[in-house]
Amino acid sequence: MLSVDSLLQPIDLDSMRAKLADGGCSSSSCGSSAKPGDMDAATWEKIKDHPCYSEEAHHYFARMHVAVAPACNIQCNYCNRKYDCANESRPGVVSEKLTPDEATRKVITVANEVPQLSVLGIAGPGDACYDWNKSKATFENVAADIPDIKLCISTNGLMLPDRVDELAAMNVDHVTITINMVDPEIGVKIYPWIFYKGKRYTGLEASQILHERQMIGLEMLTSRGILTKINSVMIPGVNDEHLVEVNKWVKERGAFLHNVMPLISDPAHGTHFGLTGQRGPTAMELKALQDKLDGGAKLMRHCRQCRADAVGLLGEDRGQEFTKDLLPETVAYDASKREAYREIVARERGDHVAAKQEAIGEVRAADSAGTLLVAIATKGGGRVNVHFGHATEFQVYEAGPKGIVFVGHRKVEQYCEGGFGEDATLDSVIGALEGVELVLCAKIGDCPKDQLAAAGIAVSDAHAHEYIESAISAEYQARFGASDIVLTA
Ligand code: CLF
Ligand code: SF4
Repeated sequence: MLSVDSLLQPIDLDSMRAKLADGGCSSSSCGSSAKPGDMDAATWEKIKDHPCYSEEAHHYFARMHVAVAPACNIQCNYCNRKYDCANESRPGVVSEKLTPDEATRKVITVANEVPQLSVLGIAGPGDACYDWNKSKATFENVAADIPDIKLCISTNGLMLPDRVDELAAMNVDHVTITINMVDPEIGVKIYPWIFYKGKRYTGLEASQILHERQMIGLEMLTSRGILTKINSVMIPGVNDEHLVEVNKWVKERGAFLHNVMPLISDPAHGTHFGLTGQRGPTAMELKALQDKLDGGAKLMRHCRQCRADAVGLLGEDRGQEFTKDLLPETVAYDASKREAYREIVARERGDHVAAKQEAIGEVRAADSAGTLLVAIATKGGGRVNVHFGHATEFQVYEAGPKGIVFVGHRKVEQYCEGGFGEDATLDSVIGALEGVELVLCAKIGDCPKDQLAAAGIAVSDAHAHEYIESAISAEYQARFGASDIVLTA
């Protein structure tokens, strides 16, 4: 059977094709992935290859950002202009700014070398709708060379209403607005000033204008059928409770997804919140809020708060392979790798969806009220396929009466470097796994396994290279289902 590891790096498309010709997929349900029952076909067509808009797609498809828009028209208390836009990136990492021409060369170079690429996003490092001419020129240039790439933009919303018609004309059908409040009194604690129509506003008036423009922009996008994702930064004690209200407002106005992201706050970033000791939420506080929002606007839980120049699958960053000095002077687009990859993924994905549905059915059939929080070491493809010591993040799933639900990810420092693991690093990994009851990975040594067990976290490598949901189902049933299944952890 074609394994996910062959779908991921290094990509050898010829051997992948040969394996498929030999009868690759194991399931009789081969074919493109299934559309969720609660979604119309046109919407599914828009999101099925978008790694941010579809949790399933993020196992297979990559996005890249080009940092063409450095200027910004507002000040957020979690942002320092020296660093990337915190709306769509981790603060603390400086972007390499690009002109539209450099950006176009970069996108073509990446498309030729990273067949998973499906989306070009502009997410700053300032505001893409304020620094508009460069954003627009980049989209137009890239769309002319790579017509099937999805165009995606992220904005604070202040200038959005003025851009919606041009976005629609350019076929940009994914727009993210960062909305942290719908009550300007709360906005005052987040935004010290905005710059609008040549004038600087502060205090309540600034937040009032920003709020009104965000709502108008969202309604305009909805009326044009453009899919809108709302990003909200969860700031404990400032807007955490209030995000319930935000979720309600954006749902009423047609938002497709709501992505609640934890505030990243560190004095070293030089932000107002960092310097004044405002903390970000813990992983479990974030999960508790997301659980509370369940049933409102559909939630995105797999965001990686990526950099404004990120390249690759969510959770990986290949940006350093494509810096300006490494780009060729001229480059022509070659569609062959991306096309071949899509063909292969369509089949692998059909197999995965069938396995996932079966696993979810098994967990529900266990008819237990028990829940199990499981962390998975994976490098994509929907499989358990990374050694514990090599993981830089774990994807977290909850199995229980609702089936198997993706609930988020935990970033960790890589425990094993050069064949050895440091105790201090393992302690920090264990700390990051707060609340997790079971870890599934491709391989783990006795020493970290024992230390995880001492911290109350079971771990198993018995499901190496299985689909994530199939592995979770087996473990769930071992705990809450039929008694004749052997517990592997
Ligand atoms: Fe980029 Fe944003 Fe488009 Fe995705 S990111 S502009 S919607 S292509 Fe995705 Fe990154 Fe989270 Fe953004 S993981 S920060 S949600
Ligand atoms: Fe920073 Fe982005 Fe806020 Fe502008 S919108 S201040 S770049 S986080």
